[in-house]
Amino acid sequence: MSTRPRVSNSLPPTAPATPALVTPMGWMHTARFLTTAAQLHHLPAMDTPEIAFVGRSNAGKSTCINTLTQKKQLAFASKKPGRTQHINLFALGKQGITDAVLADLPGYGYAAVAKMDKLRWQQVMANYLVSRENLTGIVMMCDPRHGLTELDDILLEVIRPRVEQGLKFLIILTKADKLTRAEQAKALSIARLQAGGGEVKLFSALKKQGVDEVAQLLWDWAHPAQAATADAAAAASTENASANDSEAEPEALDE
Ligand SMILES: Nc1nc2c(ncn2[C@@H]2O[C@H](COP(=O)(O)OP(=O)(O)OP(=O)(O)O)[C@@H](O)[C@H]2O)c(=O)[nH]1
Ligand SMILES: [Mg+2]
Repeated sequence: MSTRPRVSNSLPPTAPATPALVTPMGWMHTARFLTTAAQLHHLPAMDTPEIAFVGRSNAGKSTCINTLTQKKQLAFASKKPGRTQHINLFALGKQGITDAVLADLPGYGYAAVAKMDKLRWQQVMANYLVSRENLTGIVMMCDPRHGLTELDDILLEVIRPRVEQGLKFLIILTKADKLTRAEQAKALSIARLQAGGGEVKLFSALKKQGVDEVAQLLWDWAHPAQAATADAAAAASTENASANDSEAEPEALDE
């Protein structure tokens, strides 16, 4: 019999959030530490949407989570690459009801890690990305000064089949404060090409650039039904506005 803990059993049932009262940023601020695991089978099985932050070591994954959640020390961030060494899960949701999970993953490509540790970790990460059932979206963090590296490309190949099946995917270009506006625009268009039309956003923890946009996107990923309703309402109001516009137009009369 499996001894794997099922966190979903120990939590209250998922209740529909009240969309009118919950803003994506307010939702992000509810983040709290859930658990940490060195190996995949130590992670609790869950049925809430999970969004994983992946990328090279030092790209800014942990800092991004802290910035989005406005909690300076939620995820461990450090100047020294290789700071995050476990899969760390953070729960999101109002009133203690978890409606999504953020996963902070250790970075790859850190030269000082022993070869065996590197291989072991690559295996853990590939298994996580391929087999984590509740994985709903992947945020790939990339320092635009280095661009997408060979290891990023390998990771993209690993997740490609799941993205083709509907897994959400976003590339965040981090540390945008280190680039001029022109460099930002250039980095954005190069990354868009490399992402094959996938979504790419600029982000700076220092300047709080891109924070609202990323929070909104992650909210939409975790609440697809509500996001679709909001989209439909927005489309209907645009349609109404243009119908009203055409009503206001004077009829073209034959002379
Ligand atoms: N200027 C600037 N520095 C940043 C930004 N985001 C992160 N940093 C810095 O980059 C360094 C690495 O950040 P982390 O968040 O620890 O990076 P990580 O991707 O979690 O790294 P690992 O855990 O090793 O995989 C830290 O010194 C951060 O302060 C940013 O937007 N702007
Ligand atoms: Mg980290």
